[in-house]
Amino acid sequence: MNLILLGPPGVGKGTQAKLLIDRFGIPQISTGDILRAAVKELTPMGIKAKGFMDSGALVPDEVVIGIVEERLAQPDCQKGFILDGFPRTVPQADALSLVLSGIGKKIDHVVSLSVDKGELLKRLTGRRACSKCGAGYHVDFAPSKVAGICDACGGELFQREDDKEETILNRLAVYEAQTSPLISYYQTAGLLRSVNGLGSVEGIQTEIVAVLQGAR
Ligand code: B4P
Repeated sequence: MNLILLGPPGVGKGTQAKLLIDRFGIPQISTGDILRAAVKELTPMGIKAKGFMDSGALVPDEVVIGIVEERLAQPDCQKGFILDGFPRTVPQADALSLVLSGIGKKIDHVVSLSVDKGELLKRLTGRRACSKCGAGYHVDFAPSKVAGICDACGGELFQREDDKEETILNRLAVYEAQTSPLISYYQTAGLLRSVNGLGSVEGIQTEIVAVLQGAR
């Protein structure tokens, strides 16, 4: 199964993708995670990407398309994959279908998650990320995590530069202008299924699985 999770920043794409990995035994390809790892390792790509990411802008298409093309060629992606945070522009979506058709593959499902802007702001400003393993915690669910350490690896928690309120507002504006046209793009292709992203993580997962299994 080749799946795209679509939706604004903070809607829960990364959270849901991590649960789908175990359920379907296919890997998550998160361009955000790959870019953050490159920034941390100070690779030439990371150095180039950092300024765009910290300001809430998108990293140039050619950089991100290259990342995904390389990742899709790896052995663990041959039985399927979950794209999380890619594509984010129409040129990225066009490039993806070209890359996939070149290797005899196609996208099977596009799940579009949505919640209101107030909820997105609340989720992202309340997120604390681990400086070591990248795990995320929300201060509403884990108040001790405002200035704490990661349960998974003991790393220090911090607020991502792009999770500060004014940067989030910019990320949401970028989403509206550059990413939201993908909703009609995939609707026209007959691939889009919408799921409400408001509610418990488990409830939303159940809904996504029902959509993927054709139960709704
Ligand atoms: P991403 O890492 O993709 O950032 P994101 O959109 O915020 O998604 P994320 O996965 O982190 O959040 P989630 O919705 O799961 O991108 C970061 C930056 O990288 C971009 O701004 C851009 O610069 C660059 N980039 C990445 N891909 C690119 C591309 N294709 N092209 C160009 N540039 C690219 O969750 C957010 C929060 O909500 C969490 O705190 C979580 O705990 C909480 N949450 C999740 N589900 C919830 C629920 N049901 N209820 C309550 N809270 C919930």
